[in-house]
Amino acid sequence: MNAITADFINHRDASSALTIVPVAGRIGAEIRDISLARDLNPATQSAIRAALIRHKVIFFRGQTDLGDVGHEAVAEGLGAPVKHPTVPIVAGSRFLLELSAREGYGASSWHTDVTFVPDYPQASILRALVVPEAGGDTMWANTVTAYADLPVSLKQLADSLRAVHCNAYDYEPSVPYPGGDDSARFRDIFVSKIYQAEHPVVRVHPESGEKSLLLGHFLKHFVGLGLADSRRLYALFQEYITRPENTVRWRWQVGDVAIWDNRATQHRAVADFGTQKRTLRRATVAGDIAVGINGEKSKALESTNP
Ligand SMILES: O=C(O)CCC(=O)C(=O)O
Ligand SMILES: [Fe+2]
Repeated sequence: MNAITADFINHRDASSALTIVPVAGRIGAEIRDISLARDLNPATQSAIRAALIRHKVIFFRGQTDLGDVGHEAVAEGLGAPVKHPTVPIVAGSRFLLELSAREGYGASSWHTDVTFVPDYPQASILRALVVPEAGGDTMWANTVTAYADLPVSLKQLADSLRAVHCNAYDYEPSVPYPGGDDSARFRDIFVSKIYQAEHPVVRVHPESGEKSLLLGHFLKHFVGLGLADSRRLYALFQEYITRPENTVRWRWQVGDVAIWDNRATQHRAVADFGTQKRTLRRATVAGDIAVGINGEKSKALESTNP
C-alpha cells in the first residue's frame, strides 16, 4: 500500500462535524446522517466543502425531499452556479441540466465537465431521479493520485505540455445507445456553438495546491503534436487515471446526490442499462481559470458557430 492510500484510509475525518465513510481507497466518501434539504447552514457547508476537497467525490443517500429548488440551493452553497454553455436548462429551473438515458450513454467516456472553456466548473452536483433496476452506475477517478503515480520522466513530460480541449470532441459512446439512433440530434445541440480552450496538462488545485492531470474526452490534441501522436500520448496518461485502483463506482438509488471536485477528478457513466429509464439532474458551480505548475494559465481560443 503506498503512502497516499494508507493516509487516506487511516484518516476518517474524526475532526469533521460530518459522519464521513470512505467508499474506495483513493477517492470517494459517503456522508451520512445529513439532510441536504434541512441541514445546510454555514457550519455544514464548510464541512461539506472540506470533505469535497479531501475525498474529491462525496455521496449522500436518501435525499428524496431535495427537489430542484433544494438542488439549486446546494449548488449555491458551494459558489456561483453556472449554466451549461450549449445544453438548455430543465424547464422551471434556474440552471439545472437533465441527463436522461440518451445523455447517460453520451457521458460514457472519461471526462472532466466542460473543459472546453478556460474557467470550467469547480464542482458538479448530480441527483438521481430515476434509476435502472440494474446498471447505470457512475465512476469517478482521482487525477491527483494519477499524477503522483507517474514515473519521474512522465511527470516531467506532463509538466511541459499544454493541450487544446473542444466541445466538438471525438464523440463516440462506448456502447451505441439501444433506444434509437438520435445521436445526431444530441450532438447538434451540444456543438451548437464551438468552444475551444488551451490548458496546462498539469493543473495546480487553487485550494489544496495538489497537482493533477487535466485531460478527459474533450481533449483534441497536445500543443505541438499531431492527432496521431496526441492519441497515443493521451492513452498513456489516461491509463494512470482510469486504472481500477484509482477509481470509485457508485450504484445509484433514487434520491442520491453526488458532488465532485471537477478540478481533481474525471468521471463517466457506465452504459450498461439498455433501454431502462435513467434520469439524473446536474448543477455546476463556476470555477476559476486553471493554472499550471509554473503559473501559466488556461486561455480561451476562438469560439465559433459551426
Ligand atoms: O450519467 C452519468 O452517470 C454521468 C453524467 C455526467 O457526465 C455528468 O453529470 O456530468
Ligand atoms: Fe460529466
